[in-house]
Amino acid sequence: MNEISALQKVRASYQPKLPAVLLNGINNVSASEGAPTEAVRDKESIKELFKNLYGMPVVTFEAGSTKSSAVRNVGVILSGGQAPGGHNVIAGLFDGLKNANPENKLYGFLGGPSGIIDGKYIELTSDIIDAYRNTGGFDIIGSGRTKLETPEQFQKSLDVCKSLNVSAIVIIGGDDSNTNAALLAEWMKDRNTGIQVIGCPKTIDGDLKNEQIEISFGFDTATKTYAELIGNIQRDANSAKKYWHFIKLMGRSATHVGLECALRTRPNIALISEEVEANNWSLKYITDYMTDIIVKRANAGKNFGVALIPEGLIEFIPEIKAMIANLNDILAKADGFDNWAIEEKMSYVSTNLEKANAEVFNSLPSIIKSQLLMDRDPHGNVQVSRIETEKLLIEMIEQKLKGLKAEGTYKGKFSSQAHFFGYEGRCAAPSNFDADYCYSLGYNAVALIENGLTGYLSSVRNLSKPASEWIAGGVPLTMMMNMEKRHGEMKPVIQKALVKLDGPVFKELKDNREKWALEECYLFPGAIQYFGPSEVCDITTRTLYLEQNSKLVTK
Ligand code: FBP
Repeated sequence: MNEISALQKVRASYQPKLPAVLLNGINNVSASEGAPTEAVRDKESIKELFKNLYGMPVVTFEAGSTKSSAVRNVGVILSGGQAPGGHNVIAGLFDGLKNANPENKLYGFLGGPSGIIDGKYIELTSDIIDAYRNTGGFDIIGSGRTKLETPEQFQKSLDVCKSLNVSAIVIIGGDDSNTNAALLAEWMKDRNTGIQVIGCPKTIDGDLKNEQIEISFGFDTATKTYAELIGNIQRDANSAKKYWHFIKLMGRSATHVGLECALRTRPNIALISEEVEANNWSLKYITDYMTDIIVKRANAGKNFGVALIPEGLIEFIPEIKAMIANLNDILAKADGFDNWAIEEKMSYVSTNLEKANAEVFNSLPSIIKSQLLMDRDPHGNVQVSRIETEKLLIEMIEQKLKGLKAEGTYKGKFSSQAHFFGYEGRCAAPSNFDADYCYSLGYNAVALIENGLTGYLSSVRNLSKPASEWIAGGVPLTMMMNMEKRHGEMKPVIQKALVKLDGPVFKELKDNREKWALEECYLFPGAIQYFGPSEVCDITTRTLYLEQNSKLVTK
């Protein structure tokens, strides 16, 4: 690193907070075990696949008697999409290891899971760590999306660990990456390698959560960053009064990001993918719903507004969802599909899709069709960040408005601007919450390792309270798993947490959205504050607040 910004310089000295129990020191905590656990679904299949790990208890750390800790080397991997605070997880891991035994070493595998397979690593020293404390990004060691799943990959990882005398691996990742962590942990345990594998819950999408994991890290900072930008756009829309802004927001499947941003900014329209799916809303229905609001506002002389579109929407519209599932199956069978010419791809798809799905596919604009045919990520997911749903909706709405104009029922003017906020928020400097939470997750991972655990996700709970009241522990990865179809085959994966339509967070949107649609109730949250009054710089998300205090209503 060369020159650093003034903020980075001051921020480097910020000391993240830890749960009180971890302040006792790694060698002074012990794990208290809960009851045996079960997978969320498909219990028998998961049990069969994870013979060694299945059923382990949730653990909570308590102050314990002082133990001495043997010298150990640990390896760390950043996996999947960037999320603010990843560097602090590594800093917490480093400090926790040094606290356990100053002779301990931390190796960083480079470029994601492929780093451990190919033996590409660096030793993370205090000079390196200090340069990255409280900064955004994953550039300390880089990230990647290689899927760790074959015995050959596991064997190579074992060889690399043996050559470095590494006895524990920490995988910092989302649902897919922690599925990798579970598979690797099972393989290592089955062969009595003595190598432990621990996961850390990362993803701005906020969909890696359950009773024990209240939120994944990065969600807080990313949503605050997007909310700032949305607020700025709302201010612009309300000043110029001439554009409808369609803003697609990152979040591959679940709409937690979109929902949190909607509550923070109160836009005129906020689509929620889970609601679309639950109510079987077709693309036509969504177009009609949005057009209706646009027309009503135009009738009141307001030819402007802001609409939030979740990145994953397209996969939740029932007819498109069915078509994509069929598409994924036929693409999995088409050898070298990514290298085919576009005409060849289109013809293969049109002939091989089932009739109803082919009709849906062919009804879409060509640009969206080509985007649907782009390569899948290594986990078999459609890369929704590359599908321009916001433009698809604009096009459909324009058509609809043209018809209404011809009928004489619409006299407004529709000028649109399309935006996509995704990469803007993934590497922002972590908010105070994410800086503290991430550091705690990393530090806590060392406590899990020192307590001899493997196949666990680092868990820090009670997050809407001050850090001193946070509860540290671990959750067995198998507890979150179920079977899902990937690349045409049933695979064990961590179940994604979708927006709960009967939950308090969605309720707040539902209770207010009619008013927000027609009036300008915009909120302008402004930039993340790192210094200043606690009620400004330490508050976490509305989502977490409402989930933990479901009785309180919008102020
Ligand atoms: P993770 O699930 O790995 O955290 O990634 C989340 C995400 O940021 C999604 O919101 C987005 O759809 C995707 O990554 C984009 O992937 P890429 O970085 O490969 O473009």
